[in-house]
Amino acid sequence: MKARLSVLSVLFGLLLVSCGGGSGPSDKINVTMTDFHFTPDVFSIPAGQTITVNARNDGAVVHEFVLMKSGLTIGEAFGPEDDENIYWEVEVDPGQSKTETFTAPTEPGDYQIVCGTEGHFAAGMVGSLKIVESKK
Ligand SMILES: [Cu+2]
Repeated sequence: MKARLSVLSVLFGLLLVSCGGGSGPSDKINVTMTDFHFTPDVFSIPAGQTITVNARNDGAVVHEFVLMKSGLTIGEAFGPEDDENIYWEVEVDPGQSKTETFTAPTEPGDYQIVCGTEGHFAAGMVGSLKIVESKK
């Protein structure tokens, strides 16, 4: 009985770890970019708040964390025609990290995250960001 209890508590602990940061909205985004993924690739932030983004590039090429405007998504590829639909972006060189801030959109909903480096969106470098109504 005691053994079973500790197995359960380990499982519960793992559950907490795996959900940590990914559950409720956070005013921080910690993202690692590789060739060609965002880790994690799902984010949740409060509307209208100042968000601190810590972006690390563990890949071999330049990556960008691009947040699209509300309701706007990329077609088959990311191109110059998408520039005007960008809400915010940060570009990180390979092996580098950057910490920057931006003000979250005020409109709740699901927003698209893409990498703007040529060919990366098509390679599957995409994520999603949920804007959650701020309770403050
Ligand atoms: Cu990329």
